[in-house]
Amino acid sequence: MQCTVHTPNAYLNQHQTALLPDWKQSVASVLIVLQPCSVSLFDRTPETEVYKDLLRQQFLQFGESIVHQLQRQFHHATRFDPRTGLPIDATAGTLRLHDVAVVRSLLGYDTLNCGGCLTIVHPHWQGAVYPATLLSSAPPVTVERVMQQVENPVLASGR
Ligand code: B12
Repeated sequence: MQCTVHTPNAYLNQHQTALLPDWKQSVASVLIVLQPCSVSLFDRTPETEVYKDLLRQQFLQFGESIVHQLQRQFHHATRFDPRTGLPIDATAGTLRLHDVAVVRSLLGYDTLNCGGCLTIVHPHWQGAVYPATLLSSAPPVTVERVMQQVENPVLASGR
């Protein structure tokens, strides 16, 4: 899994209300979670759909722990459903988050139009990558720390 934390770009700042109408604080962090996939996602096959569901569940589980920790620290935080682009831990607005556009604009990765859908071309995994996004009003350093604690519970326990 490749996790990177970024500050929001102009598009996300300008469209925050359309994405997250109830948030009283500004988005300060964008956590991008890229998971390698065992098959390329440039095509749609019964196998790709099985992997997409598995990787979606893995993101939802990983992201849930991060969201709960950030909310306990009185920050806004939400996962975005990779299947729909709608927020899971916040009220949806009028705009769906386009994960590929997030990865392209914040990580600068190339994209490829496959069957009318823009897909990421990862520098190492090519099309075998499953993207997902989590937004928070917490500063990037806080999101990084919480993410590391979730990734490595030993860190959290201080043992
Ligand atoms: C709708 C959709 C489709 C539609 C096509 C819609 C389209 N024209 O993009 C259909 C059903 C055709 C489709 C097909 C496929 N899809 Co598709 N699709 C999506 C979905 C749900 C939304 C994409 C979207 O929002 N497009 C918006 C485009 C159409 O709008 P636009 O006007 O061009 O650009 C606007 C947006 O970018 C918007 N925007 C919104 N948020 C943001 C954020 C930022 C930072 C910026 C700058 C802009 C921005 O601003 C722009 C201007 O208004 C995403 C999931 C997601 N949450 O991203 C998956 C997704 C992109 N699809 C995916 C895949 C893999 C496919 C397939 C190629 C294969 C498959 N196994 O499913 C197939 C095609 C197969 C084939 N060969 O026929 C994957 C890509 C994974 C990867 N490695 O990149 C995604 C991420 C789903 C997933 N999580 O697996 N898809």
